This record gives sequence, structure tokens and C-alpha cells, in this order.
Amino acid sequence: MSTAKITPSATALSTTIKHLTCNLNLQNHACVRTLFTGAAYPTRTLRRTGFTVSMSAAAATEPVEVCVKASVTTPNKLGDCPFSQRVLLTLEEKHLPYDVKLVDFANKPDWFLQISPEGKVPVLKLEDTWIPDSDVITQAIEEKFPEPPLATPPEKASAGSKIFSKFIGFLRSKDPSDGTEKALLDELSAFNDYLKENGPLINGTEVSAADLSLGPKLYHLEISLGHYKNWSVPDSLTYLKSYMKAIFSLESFIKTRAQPEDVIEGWRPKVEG
Ligand SMILES: N[C@@H](CCC(=O)N[C@@H](CS)C(=O)NCC(=O)O)C(=O)O
Repeated sequence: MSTAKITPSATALSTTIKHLTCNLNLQNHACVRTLFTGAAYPTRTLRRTGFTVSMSAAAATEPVEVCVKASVTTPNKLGDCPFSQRVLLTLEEKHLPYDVKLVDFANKPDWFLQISPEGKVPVLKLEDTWIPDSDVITQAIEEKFPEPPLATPPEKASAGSKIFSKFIGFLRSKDPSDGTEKALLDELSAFNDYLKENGPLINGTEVSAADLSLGPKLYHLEISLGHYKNWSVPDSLTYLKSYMKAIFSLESFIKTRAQPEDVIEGWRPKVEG
């Protein structure tokens, strides 16, 4: 893979961005549609170095195919899977072009079940092999496309990793005194303390893989606990609040996030079941 760093004028920059983002591909299948060919605005590089654009692998690489969950509320929109968003965020932050295939979960097509026998998303194709599981996929992307590096140092990689399971416990709980709210608050407080020491992001000032995993989960937490429990992250957790705001404001996040109504529908069976 070749990496070219260029410092274009404002005109050249906008041309570059147009080149990377304008290639729409609306291919129809019975139950799936290729939504768009994505390639990120090089936001991380722009923020760090002004008008320096890292072309990285984007210009030279064929779009990567990735299957994700389709919206249940709006045709041809991304659905509410946080693991799928994690993979899309990784592709965006690596400035890699990709083709999204939206899978209708109410009617999973045979070709998808052949790729993913468990019927799970995300799955991503690398070198003619379909890879399941966001942990494995993001690791494979990091190895094949090391620039820009996103790996979180091992000693920091588990920061905030227990929040998701505690969030689900509280969301499903029907007994206000069963301790699930406190268990979640304890994890959120511990992560707030971690950010105070190490932040503003998990690996300091640079976005890294652990942020791209945790960010979508915190987004689900905020929307679903707000909707089903009228609950929000306490204002006293200022470092966590700032963290969520920073991650949710990334261009890559805005481009790949689920619609709130899909997040709400996605969690309904867990809440009502
Ligand atoms: N450990 C997997 C979890 C993937 C997962 O659970 N995906 C869900 C959607 S968010 C799924 O495909 N579930 C199958 C179904 O609900 O039919 C990963 O990290 O990719």
C-alpha cells in the first residue's frame, strides 16, 4: 500500500473530497441494496495538520464490501447495529472506500445466510473471504491497511468495556431497586475517572479503535435509556459527557450512525420481552 501526503490548495482539497465521496452505487437486490460507496472526509488528518490530506489507501483500493443491518423504519438507510457502525467507522477513519449492503433482518436473503450462516452482521469481504465479527474485522482492517494507525495500546483497550453489558442489564430491568442502575453508574463513573486521567479520548487526543467500538454503544445507551427510562448520563460525569459529545460529533460518526427511531425499535424486544 502506498501513502502519499499532499498539501493542496483549498480548490484541490475540495476536488479530492469530491473524488472520494461522489461515487454513488445504487445496486438493487431483492432484500438488500448497496447504499453508497463510502470514503471519509479525511477528518482526523484535517484536524491535526490543517490542509494536509492523507490519501492513504483510499484512492488506490477497490471498495470493500460490508454487510450491515438495514433500517426497519426507513427504506435504504443504515440500521441500528452498533457492531456494524464500529466497522463502518473504522473504514471511514482509515479513508477506505466501501460498498454497504443493507440486510433486511425480517427477511434475510439466502446469499447473506451463505456468507454469514449465523445470520449476523457485520460481515466484511477481504481478499475474497467474508469475515464475521467486528473484533476480527477491525483487527484484519488494521493489519491490511495500517495507515492511519488506529490500534489502541493494550493497556488502554479495555477502558469502558463493561459499560455495554451494564447498560443492557439496566435497560431490561423491571425492578428499580435491583441494583442494575447503580452497576451502570459505577461503570460510567469509573470511565469518567479514566478519561480525567488519560483523556479526552481513550488514547489521549487521538481517535483510536476503542473509541470506535465504545462510541456506538454509548449512542445506543443515550437514546434507549432516554426513551424507555427517561434516564440520562448525570451531568456530574463531565469528562464522559464531553467524550460522548466529541465522538458523536465526528464526521465519520454522523455519516454512519443509526437513526434514533431505529435504535428505539431495535431495543424494544429486549425491554418488552
Ligand atoms: N460479536 C459480534 C456481534 C454481532 C451481532 O450481535 N450482530 C447482531 C446485530 S447488532 C446480529 O446480527 N444479530 C442477528 C439477529 O438479530 O438476527 C460482533 O462484534 O460483530
